[in-house]
Amino acid sequence: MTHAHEYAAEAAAILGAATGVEKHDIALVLGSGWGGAADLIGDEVARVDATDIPGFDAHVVPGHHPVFRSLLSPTGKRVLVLGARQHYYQVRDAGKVAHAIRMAAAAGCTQLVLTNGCGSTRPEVGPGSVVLLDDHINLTGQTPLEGATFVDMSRVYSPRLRELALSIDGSLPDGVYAQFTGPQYETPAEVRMAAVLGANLVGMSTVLEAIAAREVGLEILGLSLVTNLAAGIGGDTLDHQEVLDAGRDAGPRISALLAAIVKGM
Ligand code: 8IG
Repeated sequence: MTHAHEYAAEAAAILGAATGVEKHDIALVLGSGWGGAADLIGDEVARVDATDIPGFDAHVVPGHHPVFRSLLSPTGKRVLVLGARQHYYQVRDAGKVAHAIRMAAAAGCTQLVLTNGCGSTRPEVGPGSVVLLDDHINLTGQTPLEGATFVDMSRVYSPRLRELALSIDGSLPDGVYAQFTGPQYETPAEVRMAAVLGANLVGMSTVLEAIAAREVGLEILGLSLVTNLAAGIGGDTLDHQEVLDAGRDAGPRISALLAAIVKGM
């Protein structure tokens, strides 16, 4: 075990003691717009300040809450809500971005739901659309992996979990997500580049987490909420308030979708 994985195991032990839940089953990362979903997924058993767990620095971004919640779902699954996503643009260290994912695996999770808010390169898949990730492109130039760690990335997003999501909402479009480092949004030329490369969605999260999750064998479901058309695709410029508004409007609908999916996991 590398130092990074030992540190994550230490964090998981402290999380277990703080929540009173020794083993979790499903980890959930709630991105922009997805914050309300936890309320529908299960009863809250415990709540822990992320800053009480080793490796989670104090930080504040509007729309993000640095807290871990342990839920009990109606089907008896233990769900760990990782409300402390550390974005690459905040910590500038892919290993820190991976820490929560590694902690979740060390806490017993075998499945991971990654959600995000992002921009769309397809005008027909506009704000309010939920997209089921089927692949990604790492445009960050970074990796959370250390040394000669050759992780297979042929099927990052579990075909089985994608089928499950489609059985609940067959209208969900597929998409390829490209992670930029941010925090600036893209230029129109960068969005055209991403689209030429095969990206349908552009964002600032998810990919580095998915890489870390595959290293530890987690089965991943990726769901994106389109909060804006990417720069140059729509007529307008982008602002953070637009993102927050789109998230708020879509909240109840996407929360119900996510709760139904988790129930089937
Ligand atoms: I929400 O248009 C959200 N996050 N990179 N581009 C990038 N990240 C985003 C965007 C976007 N919208």
